[in-house]
Amino acid sequence: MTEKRHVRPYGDTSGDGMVQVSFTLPVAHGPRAEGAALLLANKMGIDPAMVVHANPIGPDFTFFVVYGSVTHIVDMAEVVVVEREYPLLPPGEVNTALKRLLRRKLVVVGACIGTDAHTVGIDAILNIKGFAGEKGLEYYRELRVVNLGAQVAVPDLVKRARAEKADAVLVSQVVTQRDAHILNTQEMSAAFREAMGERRPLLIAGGPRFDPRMAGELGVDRVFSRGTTPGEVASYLAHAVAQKHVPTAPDAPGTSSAGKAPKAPKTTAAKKKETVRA
Ligand code: B12
Repeated sequence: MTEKRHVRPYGDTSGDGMVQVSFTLPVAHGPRAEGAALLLANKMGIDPAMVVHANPIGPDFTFFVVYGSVTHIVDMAEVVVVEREYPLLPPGEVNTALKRLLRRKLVVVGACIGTDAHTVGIDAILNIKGFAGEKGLEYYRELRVVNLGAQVAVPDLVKRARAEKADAVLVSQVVTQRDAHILNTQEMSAAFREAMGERRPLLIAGGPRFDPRMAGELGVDRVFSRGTTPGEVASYLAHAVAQKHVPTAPDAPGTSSAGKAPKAPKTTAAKKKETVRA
C-alpha cells in the first residue's frame, strides 16, 4: 500500500483525528478541574474535546482522560527517524563475524547507572533467557558478558570496564525524572572519554524513554529504545566491530576493539511508515 502524504489519527472513521490523552492537573476534583482539563485539551489542538474520565488523586489533584478530535495534520515528508544501517543477523552469524574480526571474545559490560534500579530492561538484553523470544547476549558464544546490575556509580563502571577490557559498555536508564537519564548518560560518556580517550569502549545507552536520535547529545555511539531485542543489539555490535575492522591479537593488553565510534546512524525524512527502532 502506498503511504499517504498527509495523515490524521483514525478513531471511528478514517481521518477523523480522534485521540485520547491522559494527564494530571494540580486542581481539586470537580467542575472547575474538568473545565481546566478541557481548556488545556483545546490549547493542545483537541477540539472538540470530552473528559471521559476524571478521578481525584488526593485532595488537590485530578487525573484525566480526554478524548477528542485533534486539529493537526502530519506531513509524512517532515518525519525524521533513525534508520537501522546494519542487517539483523542470527546468533550464529554474529558469532562467526566476531570470531573472524576479533579472534577472541567481545567483552560487554552492562549496568544500570546512577540511582536507577530498573534492571529488567538491561537483563532482557543481557541475560541468557532474553526477551521477545530471542536469547540474550549471554547466549552468544563469542560474547563475554559482565552484568553489573543496578545503581552502579559511573566511576565504578569506568573502573570495572577497564579491568575487564570492555569492548562495549551498555547502560540502562529507565527513570527520567528531572532528566536523570540524560544527565547520567552524559556523565558516563564524559567519564569514559576523560579516562580513556580514543581507546574508550563502544558506548551504548538504552531505555524506554530514549530517542535513538539522541546519540550525539548523550555522547554515545548508539541509543536503543523501547521494545529493543537482544538480536538487534548483537547485530549492532557485530556491525560496529566490522566498521572498525582491525583484528586484534587475542586478549592483547589494553586493546579495545570496538573503541572507535562508528558512523552515526543515518537520519532521514521518513519514507517509512513508522519510526524504525535502532
Ligand atoms: C518493574 C518496575 C519497577 C521495579 C523495578 C524492578 C527491577 N529489578 O527492574 C521497582 C519496584 C523496583 C521499581 C521502582 C521504582 N520505580 Co518503577 N517501574 C517498573 C515498571 C512497572 C516496569 C519496568 C520494566 O521492567 N519494564 C520492562 C522492560 C523489559 O522494559 P524496558 O525497561 O523498557 O527495557 C526495554 C527497552 O527499553 C530496552 N532497554 C532498556 N535498557 C536498555 C539498555 C540497553 C543497553 C539496551 C541496548 C536496551 C535497553 O530493552 C528492553 C527490552 O526491550 C515501570 C512502568 C512500566 N510499565 O514501564 C515503572 C517505572 C519505570 N517506575 C517508575 C518509578 C517512578 C519508580 C520509583 C521511583 C518509584 C518510587 N517512588 O519508589 C522506583 C525507583 C527505584 C529506583 N531507584 O530506580 C516510573 C518512572 C517514571 C519516570 N518518568 O521516570 C515508571 C515508568 C512507572 C510510572 N508510570 O510512574 N519500578
